[in-house]
Amino acid sequence: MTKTFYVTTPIYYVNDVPHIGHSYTTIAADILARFFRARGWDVRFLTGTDEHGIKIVKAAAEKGMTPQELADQVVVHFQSLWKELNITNDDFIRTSQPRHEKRVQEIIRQLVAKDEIYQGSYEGWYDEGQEEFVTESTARENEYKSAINGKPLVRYSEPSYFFRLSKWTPKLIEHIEANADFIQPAARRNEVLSKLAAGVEDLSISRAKEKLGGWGIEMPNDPTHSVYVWIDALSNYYTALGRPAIGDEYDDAGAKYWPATVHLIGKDILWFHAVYWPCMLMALDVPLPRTVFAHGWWTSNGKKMSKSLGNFVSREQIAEICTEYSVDVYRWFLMRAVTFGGDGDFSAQTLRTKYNTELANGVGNLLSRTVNMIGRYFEGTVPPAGEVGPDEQEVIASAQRLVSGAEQAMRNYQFHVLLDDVVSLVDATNRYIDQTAPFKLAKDPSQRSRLATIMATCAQAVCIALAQLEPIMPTTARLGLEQLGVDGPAPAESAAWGERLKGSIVKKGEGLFPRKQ
Ligand code: ME8
Repeated sequence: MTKTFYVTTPIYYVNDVPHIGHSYTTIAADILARFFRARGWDVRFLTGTDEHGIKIVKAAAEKGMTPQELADQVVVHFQSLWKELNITNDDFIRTSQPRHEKRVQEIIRQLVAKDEIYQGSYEGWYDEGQEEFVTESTARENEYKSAINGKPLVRYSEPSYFFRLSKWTPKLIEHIEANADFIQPAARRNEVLSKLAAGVEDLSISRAKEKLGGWGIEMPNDPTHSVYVWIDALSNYYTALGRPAIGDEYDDAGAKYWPATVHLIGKDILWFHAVYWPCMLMALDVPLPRTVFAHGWWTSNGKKMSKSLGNFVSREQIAEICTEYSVDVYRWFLMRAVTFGGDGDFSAQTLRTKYNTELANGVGNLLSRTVNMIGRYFEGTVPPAGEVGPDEQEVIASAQRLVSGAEQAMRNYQFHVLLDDVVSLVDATNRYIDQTAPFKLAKDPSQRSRLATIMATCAQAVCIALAQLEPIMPTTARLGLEQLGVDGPAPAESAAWGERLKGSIVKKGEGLFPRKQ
């Protein structure tokens, strides 16, 4: 049976244009989607935009627009950036779409029918930036200011509908404890567990409709209330599959992809995904996603990126990097600079250094040396390998480690492990060329078979490296594979080392990664 793989990104707010953080999660999701698609899995990749809520209402008012007009304007920036960055999402959900709104209402209807929702009144400190109530103690600790953006908290008191979150937390704790994969990385899982142990209150899930100027999804049981943003937003992962069924043309269209394989998110929104979302699903009697993976935070030259400091790597800067280097180099760098799950710092200097070391002098140089030598010594046709010996062992072992570990690395969302293995293989092969000195052997006709083995080894090694880089650097890896004479998918592994590209006709081409000064 074909394996399914359903990967999602957060749906991004449309109160502002995209930046590096948004592109990070989306690129990571795209790499996973490409990787598993290439292995024949049935992949579904979803991204989209979160369009309701007070933030959007305010941002629109400041611009003299309606929230819908603002959303329609900003969504284009996300969609066009994803196109530029070669993102292969299968669907793009907007929470203002009727297919979503109607299903959120159905979800609420079901929860009301199960007595999972009740009416109460809420009073508390509210962080308008984060759209969440803050507990008294947290508010006090932060001097009644937002811990995120420093703006004063607002005192809110209003009738509200509540979801019985606290009822479900014991079951959630059991689930987290029994499923080590559910919250990743492990450190984040521990954070969630200790916060849960401190106790959780029921969740306010509605706001007075008038406060939102009518923008939002109406509570089906009370037209004076709108659905609070997190319930609306989180549901997108499910509604985009046409679930629950409501009798329209989207019904169950992607039902086979549920439960999701992984929700990729930033660590800022882990609590919502690791607590609110699974409790809601349990209350609805819907299976839980396999994994919620929270990646770390990008800083800029050591400082937190923030609007007030004006140091976000903006959409314009992303475009500049893509022009100076390439889209693929940008995609690669985001995965290369940081261990996925940890925080990272974005610096133009590091990008340059890593680019020159690993791409220009690394895989780029290896490819051009290989293609040139095969051109010169074997008239451009990859020769069959002779007997392999001790000299080849390190290259072969590195190649095997990369190939056999790739799927595991990607199943564990460890892009850096895959990239480390690519670097090891490339370095081992460049060293191998230096040690075996084919340029000397070429002068000695008695060494013809040895020379053939070396060329076949180099061609196979660089082919393997490029094939593994393809989900990360789709355009460039393909260009490289074409230089090796590989036009379709990279040929499968064959039992004997050095056979993989036998007879392939190499084509000398442009350097993949010209050195940067
Ligand atoms: O939170 N470093 O939307 P959002 C890394 N609509 N990633 C970053 C980042 C940074 N400095 N800044 C942002 C929302 N991100 C909600 C989500 S989901 C049901 C609703 C990324 O536009 C990261 O993925 O504020 C983070 O989780 C997301 O942008 C937040 O995007």
